[in-house]
Amino acid sequence: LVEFSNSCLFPYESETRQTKSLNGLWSFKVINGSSLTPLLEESDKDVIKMPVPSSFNDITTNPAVRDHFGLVVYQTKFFVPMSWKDGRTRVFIHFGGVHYLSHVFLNGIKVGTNKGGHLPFEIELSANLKVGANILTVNVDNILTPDSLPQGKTTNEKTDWSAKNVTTYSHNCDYFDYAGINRPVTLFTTPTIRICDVEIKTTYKDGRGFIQYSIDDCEDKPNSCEVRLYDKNNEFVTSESGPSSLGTMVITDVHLWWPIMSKHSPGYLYTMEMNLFGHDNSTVDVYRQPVGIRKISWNSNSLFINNEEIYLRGVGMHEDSDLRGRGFDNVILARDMNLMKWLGANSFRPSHYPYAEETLNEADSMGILVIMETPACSLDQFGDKIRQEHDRILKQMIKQHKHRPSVVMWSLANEPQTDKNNSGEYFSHLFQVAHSYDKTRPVTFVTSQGCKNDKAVKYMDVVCFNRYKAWYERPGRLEFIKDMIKHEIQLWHETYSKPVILTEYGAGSLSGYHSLPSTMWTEDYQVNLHEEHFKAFDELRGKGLSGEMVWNFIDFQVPQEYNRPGRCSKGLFTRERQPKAVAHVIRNRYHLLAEES
Ligand code: GCB
Repeated sequence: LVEFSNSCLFPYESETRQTKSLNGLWSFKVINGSSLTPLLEESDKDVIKMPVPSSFNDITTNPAVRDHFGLVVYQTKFFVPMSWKDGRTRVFIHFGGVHYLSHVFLNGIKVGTNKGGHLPFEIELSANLKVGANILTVNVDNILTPDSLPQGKTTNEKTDWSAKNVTTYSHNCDYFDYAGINRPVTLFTTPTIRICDVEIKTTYKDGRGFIQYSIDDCEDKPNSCEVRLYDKNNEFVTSESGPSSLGTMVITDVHLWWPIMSKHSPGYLYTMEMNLFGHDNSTVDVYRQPVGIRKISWNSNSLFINNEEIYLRGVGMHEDSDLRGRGFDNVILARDMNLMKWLGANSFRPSHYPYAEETLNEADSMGILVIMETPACSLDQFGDKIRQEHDRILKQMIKQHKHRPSVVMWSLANEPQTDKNNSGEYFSHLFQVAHSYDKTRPVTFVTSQGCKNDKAVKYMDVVCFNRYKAWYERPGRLEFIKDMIKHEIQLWHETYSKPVILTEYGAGSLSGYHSLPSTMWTEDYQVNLHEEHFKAFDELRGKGLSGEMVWNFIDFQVPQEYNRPGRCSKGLFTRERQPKAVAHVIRNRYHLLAEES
């Protein structure tokens, strides 16, 4: 089992761990300049209230807040119980995701930094925590650069109409780059000796399941553990103990984890209860981790879950909703998961970055398959600096989400410029990095290049490509769709002898806009365009085509531009999560496909 730092356990409570949410209304200030603020003066007239979790952009009425790039400061005050200062309790803070670069201060003292907006991080606060009020201050910088993931750039332009240079900031993604403390913030305690990480690998053979585990206590001299396994009904199944934190549990009559709407009951999760013992053999820490047992495999034609062929009926998504921006919200999560069920979808791609842990926990327990993607969107250069950053984030993402049964595949990037010469070497390197940490899942990236000019797909396990027939390519020409898309899917499959997934296709539609015969931007055209694609999919399903994924689940926010009315309106649902006509068409299809499978 491989070790690297920077991943963290979900902050579940247990008999040895307490949690305290810091979500709520925090103080907030936009900073002009680059100096960090260890403590925010509450009396400062520019301090306003800001909800956490939420992106800050759409909360105020001020365009300078919405469009701000640079530093902002968040601050909150909290108390901890006296018992948390007993000298035997350690206190940590878990951030689900802060976009992009964060500097964290407790009572004016720097306690940590984190780079990257889409993976959780934790910081120990014990040494600087006070009895009485504690002040937590988080400086967040949302500027993306050519060496960050995703990439962005700032340009300074001399003009003949202004004495000052005109600064323009842009990023490489077409979605609005919502920023701030986007995901929940939680304090949690652990005993002095604690379970700090766990690695799990599962497999099965002849009806028996195997869970291989490695429990890390972040100590030089490992403590012993007892691991107990409970089934879905909380009945004891088996246990394993010993002087070491490494072991394998064997389950007779295993319940496998299966995808939603297959012949089997979906999302079966066991609970692995880890009991860590101190050197005097008393229990010091208890942590419970949900575990699903399943096997993924693939050949030149298809993907398999537990040796049964699987066809992905999916959607590309975004973390995006009114006012919250990219901010996590349980209401949106619950609604989205209900819509996924209503559609009959069995998969989604968290495009174009890893989503909140809470969302992925739902995917694990519902049996929804996930193509987990790094935040590398539209990479346009492949130098050493960006490669190092890509390596770092990829490793962190795999380490963080590797135990999830829902994760069916790793995607290294979305639509990089892999027609460039050095892109092949770049992606073959990343492919090897990914497989050096996880050999159990296929690795891919999503290309927008054509089969003839792409230089990197050949190194991948699965071909994933995005194509907008009768939209970007031959707009308005519905009659060509079937032949065009069929030809292209076949070309990829025949060229590389690998399973092919169409990870994006679709058309924009303005909800409520109709025409007969249909024209672009109407709901009717969106329906027709999808139906034309189905004709090709139905001829190729199981013959190289392993999945179809609609772009996008919802209409989502984009930067201001003249060719889109505030939204990328390719959603099956509006941003308010209500169906457009095409949603019913996809629902009919996905339910039929599910029945046939
Ligand atoms: C794409 C991108 C996606 C965009 C989409 C579009 O190819 O992968 O991020 O939103 O096209 O609608 O243009």
